[in-house]
Amino acid sequence: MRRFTSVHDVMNVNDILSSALAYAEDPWLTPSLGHRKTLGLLFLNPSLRTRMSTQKAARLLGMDVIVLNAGSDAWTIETRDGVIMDGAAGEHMKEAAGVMGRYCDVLGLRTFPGLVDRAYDYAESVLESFIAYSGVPVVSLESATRHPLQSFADLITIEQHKTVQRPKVVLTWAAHPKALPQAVPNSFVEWMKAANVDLVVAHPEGYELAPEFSDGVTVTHNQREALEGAHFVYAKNWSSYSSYGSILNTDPSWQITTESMARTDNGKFMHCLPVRRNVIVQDAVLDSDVSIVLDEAANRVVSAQTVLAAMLRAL
Ligand code: AN0
Ligand code: CP
Repeated sequence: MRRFTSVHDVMNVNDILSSALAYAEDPWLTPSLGHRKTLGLLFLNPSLRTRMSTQKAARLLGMDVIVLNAGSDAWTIETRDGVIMDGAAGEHMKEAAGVMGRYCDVLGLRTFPGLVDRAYDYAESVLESFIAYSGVPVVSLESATRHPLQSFADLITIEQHKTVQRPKVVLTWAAHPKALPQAVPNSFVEWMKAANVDLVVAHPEGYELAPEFSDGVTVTHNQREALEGAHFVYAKNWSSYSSYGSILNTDPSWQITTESMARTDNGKFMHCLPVRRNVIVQDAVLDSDVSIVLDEAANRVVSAQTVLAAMLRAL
């Protein structure tokens, strides 16, 4: 694998899932696959899970890891083409990526969308330029429109917890005080479409995902109905795609509560984290046995390890 930016970079989802389940069983399965190889991680935005889990995954494969945070321990990076660099940015992505590609065998990039210019964000200009100028395999650590390592970890978690062959999975929007990217829901939908699940997406009017993601998906504006018989409830806020980056709805009744979970079929609660307690989900749900958010976070190591292993095998 030369790039991992979406589910479309994976040849066969069942095969990569099997590989992940093997690494989940034995994290030290291939401790020298990455011997004498270096992974470089560039964060243009904050992270807890991705930062820690990807480093841990690399070390389980015997890789060396270098982590850089742009704007603090590295220079602020200009990502637009052809600009006069007389502002805050001290270095352009062309050089930054090129240099990192000389030091590292595999690279990772985290870049959030600006949520202002939809065409720019959805063209994935920052991630694509990083890939183009680095010249080495690149794994997305969450980009403007997708978070594939998260969605892959979510799929692994569903596979480990499912009690029926084809579970009902509900992705539900919930209100949030800040405008958030569509990356997590876009990516989750894309991976669930490739998995053996019945997916229902619930959100208020105006929160339709981009057609390339929502096409062929069951969508409802009625969360109560959607939750009936659900085996997994995946809550997430996102800002509007049509009124790009806007908050159109602040209705707190979309919060997942013990009453919401009571409609499900012994449903498990999922969230990518970080989560705002008593905004997205009630304490009583998050602190109960129905919450599997820590298993999801644990599986971030597994998803990263599986993807890095596939890249190392192809080097
Ligand atoms: C980000 C998001 O919603 O995409 C990261 C989630 C992994 N969250 C925030 O910006 C708070
Ligand atoms: N879920 C996730 O990607 O978390 P971080 O933003 O903390 O990495």
